[in-house]
Amino acid sequence: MQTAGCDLPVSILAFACTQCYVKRDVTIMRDVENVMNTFDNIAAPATGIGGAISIIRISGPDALAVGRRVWHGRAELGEANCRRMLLGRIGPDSALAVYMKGPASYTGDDVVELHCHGGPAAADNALKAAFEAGCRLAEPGEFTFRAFANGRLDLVQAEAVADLIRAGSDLAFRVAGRQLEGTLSRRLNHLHDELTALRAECESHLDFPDEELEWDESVPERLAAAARETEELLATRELGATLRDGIHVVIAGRPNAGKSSLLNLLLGVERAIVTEIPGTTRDTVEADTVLRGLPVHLTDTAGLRESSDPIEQLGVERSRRSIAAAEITFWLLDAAGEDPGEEVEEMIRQAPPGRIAVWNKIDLVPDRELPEVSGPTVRISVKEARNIDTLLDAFAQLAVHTPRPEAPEVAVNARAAELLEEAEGKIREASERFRAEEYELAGPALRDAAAAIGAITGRTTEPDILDHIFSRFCIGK
Ligand SMILES: Nc1nc2c(ncn2[C@@H]2O[C@H](COP(=O)(O)OP(=O)(O)OP(=O)(O)O)[C@@H](O)[C@H]2O)c(=O)[nH]1
Ligand SMILES: [Mg+2]
Repeated sequence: MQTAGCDLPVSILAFACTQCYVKRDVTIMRDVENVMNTFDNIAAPATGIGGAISIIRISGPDALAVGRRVWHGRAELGEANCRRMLLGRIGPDSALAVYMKGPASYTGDDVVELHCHGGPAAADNALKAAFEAGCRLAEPGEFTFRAFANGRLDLVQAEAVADLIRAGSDLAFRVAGRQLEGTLSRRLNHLHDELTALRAECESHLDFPDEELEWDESVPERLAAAARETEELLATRELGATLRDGIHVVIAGRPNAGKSSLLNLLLGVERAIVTEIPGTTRDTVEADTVLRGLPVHLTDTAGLRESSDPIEQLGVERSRRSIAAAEITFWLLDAAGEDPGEEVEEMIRQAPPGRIAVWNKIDLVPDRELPEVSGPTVRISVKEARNIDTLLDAFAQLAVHTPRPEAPEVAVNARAAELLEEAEGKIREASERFRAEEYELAGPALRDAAAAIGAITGRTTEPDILDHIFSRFCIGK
């Protein structure tokens, strides 16, 4: 690990560090007792290398002292000018500095940010000076970990920070922003509290068997509502995965159907070569884009046909592999082709995943009667950019069950989904136990359900349920 004053190639470390939020995950955070803590002074670049400005962030109990040793200006950094940008110098380089007093900072610690000239040299100098003043290099995700450890963010919000940085589309960005603001955390906390209250209800009957306690008759309905809420959150998993990871779409079909033309149109750039010669595309052509607000990994393929050309054969082999790996296939059919029926049959034989049948070149044959195709089918002209909206509607419908997706309030990730599934099972178990009047078994099931939900946000998984019990009747009794 980097320690104060050591002589490592800082810019390389700095670059590695700017990737940190993307790579950070909860396992690292759970493991960090020995690595990440809340008392070291830590420093790292907060911006990527290559921009006009490099920001070095310093966080920790002595951040202000470090800032004062590293940066010098006409005014001194301190409470009097908290949150104000001050112009000064780091060694010979001019730099801006700002002090944010904890706990009202991103990490919850005292924070100093140094805004240096862009490029690795100025940032390296500032970072080295911070190390000499007693900082160590922050671990990946450590500022956000501090925010979590200091109660500024819960785990769901910390994950949303990583999602925000990675967001590949506006929709992905907006849902991450909402979750950072707490849309998901609030629902989970509410669910956690409700499960804990229900458990208290069960356990009060066990702990005080002699008391003539009235059962809260709403318990079964409240259990059912908790199960529904868990299901509702779980139902956002698919959209969450699509927004976070993107969706694999392949453009396939016979040679000359217009596949590469469609790729270029969707990307808005001439990415693939287009000619009137069948067999133009030999290799797969891949590009990332956004369709209907969803991040998409798009692959154009070599047209499928029997060929004696060994290069084309290899291309066709790659096409087949890409099709097999896709989630959605735009299968292009030549509406002006010689035998549309045969093209449809071939498409059906290939059975591509998530297939949308796309009749292309309808500009050439506007009135031609085309064979019936089952499943989503559209008629487009890439040349005239006709009906592309219809194709995108069909795509979004297939991808996320709505033609015009909007940013959802919440979209859970795989970790949350796994814990929600666990909680859902436990809530169902509790309902059955409750119905069978096995209260001594309903309580533990509810405890496990609440623990699973609590693990999502990272809150204490063993809350003091006595509070709930005694809040419901007089302790003097
Ligand atoms: N009239 C008309 N021509 C089109 C349309 N779409 C593509 N073309 C033409 O069809 C020819 C083949 O287009 P490509 O995009 O190269 O077709 P491809 O499916 O990628 O072909 P391969 O790479 O050989 O498999 C080109 O001359 C395009 O200009 C369309 O909607 N209407
Ligand atoms: Mg092509």
